[in-house]
Amino acid sequence: MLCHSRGKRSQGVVGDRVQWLPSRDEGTIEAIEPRRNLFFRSDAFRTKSFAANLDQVLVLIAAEPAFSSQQLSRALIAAEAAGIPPLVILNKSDLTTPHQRAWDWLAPYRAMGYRVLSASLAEAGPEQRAALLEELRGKTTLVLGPSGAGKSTLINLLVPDAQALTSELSRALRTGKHTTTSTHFYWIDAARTTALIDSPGFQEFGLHHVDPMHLARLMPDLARHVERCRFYNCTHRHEPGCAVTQALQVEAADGPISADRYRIYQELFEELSRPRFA
Ligand SMILES: Nc1nc2c(ncn2[C@@H]2O[C@H](COP(=O)(O)OP(=O)(O)OP(=O)(O)O)[C@@H](O)[C@H]2O)c(=O)[nH]1
Ligand SMILES: [Mg+2]
Ligand SMILES: [Zn+2]
Repeated sequence: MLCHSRGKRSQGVVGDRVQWLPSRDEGTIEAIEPRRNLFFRSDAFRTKSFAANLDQVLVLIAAEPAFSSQQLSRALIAAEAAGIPPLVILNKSDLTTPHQRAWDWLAPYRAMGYRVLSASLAEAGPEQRAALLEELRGKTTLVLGPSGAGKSTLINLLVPDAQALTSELSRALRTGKHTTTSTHFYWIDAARTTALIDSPGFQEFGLHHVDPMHLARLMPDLARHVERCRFYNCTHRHEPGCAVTQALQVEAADGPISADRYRIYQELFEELSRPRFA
């Protein structure tokens, strides 16, 4: 049922539960039910909501096009900030050598406790399809990731009549355009217990809604150390008695922090400490 919002601007986001009234052959949204959670990013000048009422955020990446650890970490931090469990899938395992390199490179993310899976979505057989369904069953999952990673390919694999637009990578890269331009909600099963949300790829993933003093607690590899810092308001940069910087230097018993992840922490801390509209 196509429903319109009453005001000029829609307050609703994908995944919202709404109360609506029929008006002729369409409907009018009367109220939006309280949200369980809201997943969004916030750049310097605006906030962009992805979806609401999620059970899981699937960060879909692939060795090609290359993704940065910044992008991945930002998406994971946003999921932690919204209190939504993330799942990482590294797609395009048929591109054997770059895929293996990317898989090795994801080792710190596995070590910090994230579920990281490998897939070849373009050529998935019944077994891989069943394994993927197992990860998603009974949940509403937002599929997130850089343009060209295979988000729409995943939707088409699991939602038989979705026909989400996918693009040849070369074309996507040449034009710099995103094939998917809006966010779509798909039920996977007739009983409507499992849903997937396709979203446009992102380049920038602003985290301006995150308090820099809270950042380390949203990064599991850092978070496991912060309780042992000497100062309760430690920024984990230059303070004496900082358990995070100590973990960088020695192989700590409860897990080391990779240099790359600590660099991301430092850069994000700086970024989030700057006034938002400066
Ligand atoms: N080699 C290989 N290519 C794949 C695989 N999965 C998807 N692709 C290709 O990658 C390209 C991009 O896939 P899409 O599903 O359109 O990517 P997307 O994440 O939806 O991209 P945007 O909509 O732009 O954000 C297409 O040409 C797919 O056929 C895979 O497992 N292996
Ligand atoms: Mg797409
Ligand atoms: Zn510290």
